[in-house]
Amino acid sequence: MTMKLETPAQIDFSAEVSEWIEAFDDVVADDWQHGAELLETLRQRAREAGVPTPSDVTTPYRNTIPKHDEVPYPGDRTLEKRVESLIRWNAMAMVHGQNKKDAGIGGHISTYSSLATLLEVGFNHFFRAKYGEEPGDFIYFQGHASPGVYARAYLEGRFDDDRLKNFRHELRDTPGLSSYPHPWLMQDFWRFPTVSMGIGPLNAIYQARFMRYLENRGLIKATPRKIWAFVGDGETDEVDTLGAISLGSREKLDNLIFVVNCNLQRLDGPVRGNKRIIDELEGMFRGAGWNVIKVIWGSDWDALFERDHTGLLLRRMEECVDGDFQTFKAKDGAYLREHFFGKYPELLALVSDMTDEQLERLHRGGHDPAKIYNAYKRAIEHKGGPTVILAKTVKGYGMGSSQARNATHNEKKLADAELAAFVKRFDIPIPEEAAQHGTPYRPAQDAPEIVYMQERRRELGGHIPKREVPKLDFTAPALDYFGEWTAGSNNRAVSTTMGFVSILRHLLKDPKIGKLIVPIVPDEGRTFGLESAIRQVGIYAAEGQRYTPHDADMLLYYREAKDGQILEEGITEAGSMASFTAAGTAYANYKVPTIPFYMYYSMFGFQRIGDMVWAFADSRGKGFLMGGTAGRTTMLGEGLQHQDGHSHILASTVPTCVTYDPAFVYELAVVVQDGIRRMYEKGEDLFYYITMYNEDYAMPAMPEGSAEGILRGIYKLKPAAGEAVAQLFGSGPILNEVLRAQGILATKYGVHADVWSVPSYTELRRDALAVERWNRLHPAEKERVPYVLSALGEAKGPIIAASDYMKALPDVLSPWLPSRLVTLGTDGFGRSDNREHLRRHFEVNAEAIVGATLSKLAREGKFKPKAAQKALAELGLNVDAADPARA
Ligand SMILES: Cc1ncc(C[n+]2csc(CCOP(=O)(O)OP(=O)(O)O)c2C)c(N)n1
Ligand SMILES: [Mg+2]
Repeated sequence: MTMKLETPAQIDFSAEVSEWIEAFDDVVADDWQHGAELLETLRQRAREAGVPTPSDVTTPYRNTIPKHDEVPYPGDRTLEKRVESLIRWNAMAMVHGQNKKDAGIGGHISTYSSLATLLEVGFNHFFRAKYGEEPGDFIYFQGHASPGVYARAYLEGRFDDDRLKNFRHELRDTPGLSSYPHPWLMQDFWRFPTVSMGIGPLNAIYQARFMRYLENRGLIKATPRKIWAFVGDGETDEVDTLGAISLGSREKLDNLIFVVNCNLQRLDGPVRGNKRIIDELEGMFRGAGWNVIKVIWGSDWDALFERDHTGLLLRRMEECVDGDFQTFKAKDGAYLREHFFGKYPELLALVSDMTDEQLERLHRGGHDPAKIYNAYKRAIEHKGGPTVILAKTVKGYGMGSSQARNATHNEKKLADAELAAFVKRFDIPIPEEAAQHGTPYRPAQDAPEIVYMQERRRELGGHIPKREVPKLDFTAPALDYFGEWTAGSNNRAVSTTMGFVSILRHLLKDPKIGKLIVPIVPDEGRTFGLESAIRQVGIYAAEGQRYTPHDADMLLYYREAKDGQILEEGITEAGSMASFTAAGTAYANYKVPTIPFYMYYSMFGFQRIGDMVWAFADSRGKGFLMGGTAGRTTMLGEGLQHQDGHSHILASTVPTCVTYDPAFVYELAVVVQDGIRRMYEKGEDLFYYITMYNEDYAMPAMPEGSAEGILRGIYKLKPAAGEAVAQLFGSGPILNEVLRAQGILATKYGVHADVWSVPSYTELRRDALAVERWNRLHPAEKERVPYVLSALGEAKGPIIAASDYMKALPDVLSPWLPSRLVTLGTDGFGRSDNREHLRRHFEVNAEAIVGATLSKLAREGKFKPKAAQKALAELGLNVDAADPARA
């Protein structure tokens, strides 16, 4: 602060300020944390005294850790630099070589070029593969940096040359390397799929919380284990990336570290050309209560800062925006001298003894191991909340004329001359011609740099990334364990949702598997009737319950507890899905086979967070997605944005998602039992999507011998009273309409029909497709029959299928039921009304089913057409109504 010293009072005050600053400096010199505490206390005092205390969300554009607080770098800088150069080359060679051989195969190199040192300091000094017997740190890598991660594994001897040569060639005879981190494709290597931007950071936050949840519930030992998420600066524009950061500070997740690779560029150009992304992110994270560590300038800037007594250097930096900083790195030292330092004669003088080359090589913080080391050290030592490191880097670092260019992101083929320059610059001992072909280079395992890197990894517990799945030791409860639910409801009207919640409560009480159940809800617990479960096992709250709930004197009070079992996520389906992902992969990541049941409003599932479901499948996640308030006509009253008539179709697109649309509680019980058995006892990498409804009706007892049909997707529920001339399919609550139609057809029109329950069209189709493929590939062998056809057997007549879902759902079976299938469904936008009117509107009520049956029989010459037309009128069907599909 500069003050005009005019009056004696001002002179006195100025002296007082100097004394305060001196005293403060003494405190900081002793312990910087005390300095921070002192400031905070003063700020508090000022607030109490009514002095305004505007709080800055950004700090000066300098490193957070001052030079005098740095510890010396503990590693061998020469050997580490050598290793990093080798990795840089092999990553480059891999991508370049492949694109030379197979034009357009793609791959990215500029992301890793900017990230290399940030990763290497982690690999050499921080990323632990183990903590004693406990698993080590979890690293969420920036997906596009995968070539660098592969190149390191290659140097470590984990991949041979052939494997490296098959980068992005996964369908060759020898195993390849997947483009990005995919546990589905490289299940021994990658743990976390991150390449769909935003999903990695979001999952990392909830992973950190889930780790605490497991610790607080005593399911794993507490360790100093960290979750590191490497995030692109462009990636922070995804709402998923920043949308949940407040959870990190709210839950004091000091096991969580974000490293944002601020290379100032995304795919098309600058992230914030006219502003500074680091300032923006600092404000966001500080505002959210994170510990922010900025690593902006490398060590070689320290000398300049020291010599600049006026603060002009910092001022010049703060005059520049990211577009300027990018240009400085795309151009040379002379340009930097002229356009950056040249603005002020004092700054020009500051660098007058430096050559242009020296200016060009002034490093950014994210390329300086010492700065990075200090930031990481602070991050792992920080207590009470998460840390974000904002590291400034250069995109395409070291890639000659491609460095920091707008088009750098997609650069995969350097010119021959540039490759030759690259090996020269990074001192890779291969001939120029080999360089031009992108030949990998790996020194012998006893070369000092390799010995060093291996030793560092040994010290830290082994290689990373690595995914290991322990041998399963799990016995699923048998079906008779669910006897209460297969016995029927004794005429009591209940919903499948109520049935499910009571199954869940039973599982929670189980002495063996109860503790492994993880119920997850996004503020819909009451919608599903979870009050009793809340009382029973409590809601997880890291701090316990610090207040007396207003309903404390009631039986079903709102119970939060440090070892609570339910994850009540608040209104965030994406966050809930992230918890589901952490819990559904815990069998591999923590060696604890937790069984998540995520209950949500089915409309806000697949269509809202479908990409996260896809990543869950990639992660080989297990568990149950329970789509509640399902069905376009069963979810009454709410209207267009709530009524789900398509989630089953979306779910059917995910290869490992097994889907069911149960009509009765016994069907649901059979599916849940088998799901636990297949996923956790047999170890299949599957997960389940099960719809549950809120319509109450009497639940019948399970018909004997129906279990196989339920699971495979179809069984005969109620045979016709006479000789059947038609077959009626139903699922979910619409099955009741089908049963009612069966009665009307028989009594009013003398038409007999069998009724089939079809809990899974998707499973039937998958089976039929597999059988058909086998038949196609074995034309000389006896033809196999899809399950749906063998189940139908001799059943005669047209098939009328009705569900609360779009017609496309039953339609998936039409290739195997040629010209037999007539589908009724809920295509179109929902409406706000009651079930009776909704089902009439969408033409899925019993009357519409009867009408469709008679119409089809008439077309087949088995019913008089005129009589059918008359019947439609009798049934109250409005033949002139607008098509609900577009209404
Ligand atoms: C959801 C999603 N949208 C788009 C992409 C395509 N994409 C891949 S990388 C990239 C740019 C990444 O920029 P940044 O996050 O800054 O990472 P950098 O490569 O600069 O380190 C884009 C748009 C993607 N992978 N995922
Ligand atoms: Mg970027």
